[in-house]
Amino acid sequence: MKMAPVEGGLAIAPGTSVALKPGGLHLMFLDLKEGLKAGDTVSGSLTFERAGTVPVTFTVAPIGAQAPASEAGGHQHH
Ligand SMILES: [Cu+2]
Repeated sequence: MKMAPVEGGLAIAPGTSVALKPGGLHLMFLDLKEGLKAGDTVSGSLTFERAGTVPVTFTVAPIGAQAPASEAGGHQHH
């Protein structure tokens, strides 16, 4: 399976939502200067045509994770 960038931006039709997740549309970090490890957070921003730029914080999940912990349900004990 080959990945290709979405040209010209990702369209979100009125009244709909678009999910970015493993196995589907996703954000891809390129040219990382250092490795990411689970539990780290990465600051970024998403730019919308109408809504402008919205700051976001990405939480690094382990390889193979299918959803953020907050969506997967349950919790971990340490
Ligand atoms: Cu990709």
